Amino acid sequence: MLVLHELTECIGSLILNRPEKRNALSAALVDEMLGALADFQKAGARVVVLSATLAGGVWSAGHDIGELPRGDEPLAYSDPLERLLRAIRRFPAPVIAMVNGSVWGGATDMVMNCDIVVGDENCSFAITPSNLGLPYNTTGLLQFMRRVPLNFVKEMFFTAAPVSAEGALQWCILNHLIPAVELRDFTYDLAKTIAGKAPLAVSAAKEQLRALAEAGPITPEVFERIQNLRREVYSSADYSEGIKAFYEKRKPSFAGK
Ligand code: YXS
Repeated sequence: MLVLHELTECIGSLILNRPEKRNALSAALVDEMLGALADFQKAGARVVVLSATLAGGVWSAGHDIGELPRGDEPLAYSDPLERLLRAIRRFPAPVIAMVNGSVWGGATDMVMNCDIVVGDENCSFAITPSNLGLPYNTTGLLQFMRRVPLNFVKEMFFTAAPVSAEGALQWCILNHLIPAVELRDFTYDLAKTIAGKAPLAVSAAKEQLRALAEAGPITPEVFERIQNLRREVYSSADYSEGIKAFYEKRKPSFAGK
């Protein structure tokens, strides 16, 4: 079981449970998350709390690096992680991320796609394509731009450095920063409050806000240019070097080509 899930009093609990691989988001784990969300939807869950079984203080190490395509379109529309992000955005009830560890790469994108984020002093958030020589995708960049001021988004993508719990509160990644001992009670009290509201009104508000937030059009020329920029990066030798260095547990040496 790569994911644990249960429903109590209309509150769904979804727990990442692959600690031996730092909850890396493999296709198999994503499939189990999608199955759990479908179960919750069928059972009429009014709110979902997403959490993780920690190992080494890690909440999730992001996309499973072993499953990233080499020299091909990474984070494509059909990629398991992208399917999961869409499922969270479109889930007909609020999803609250409860974060008490370090979050890396695509898992930070996943947290940013949750509706509300509650963290404790142990949480941190890093987006890491520049560690691997990877071009991020447009949907992901837009999601970050909708949640965090642009200068902070740039610092996150240019440095790949973890943003601390305090920084995450200041940069609006977190809704609330709560002491570790109170995190669970605070989060589930928040979930209970939401579960007690009119579910149709809450669900409609979530979908209206999603549709309006995602409404920004880009011209075909801009789209083509972005795709070309991404193609130049993911077909670079640096991308292969980034992944190879991770598995050889060494610092990558990027040649800029
Ligand atoms: O060697 P074993 O078999 O024990 O496995 C090790 C790691 O290989 C594995 N693991 C992962 N496997 C696949 N994908 C991952 N993302 C991943 N992360 C870890 O888990 C086992 C324990 O890892 P280890 O020994 O490194 O644990 P640690 O506690 O010393 O260090 C924890 C981390 C998270 C600091 C370290 O594992 C790490 O730096 N992981 C990679 C974080 C990362 O770069 N994530 C981004 C993935 S790519 C992505 O999400 C986007 C596409 S993007 O790049 O654009 O952000």
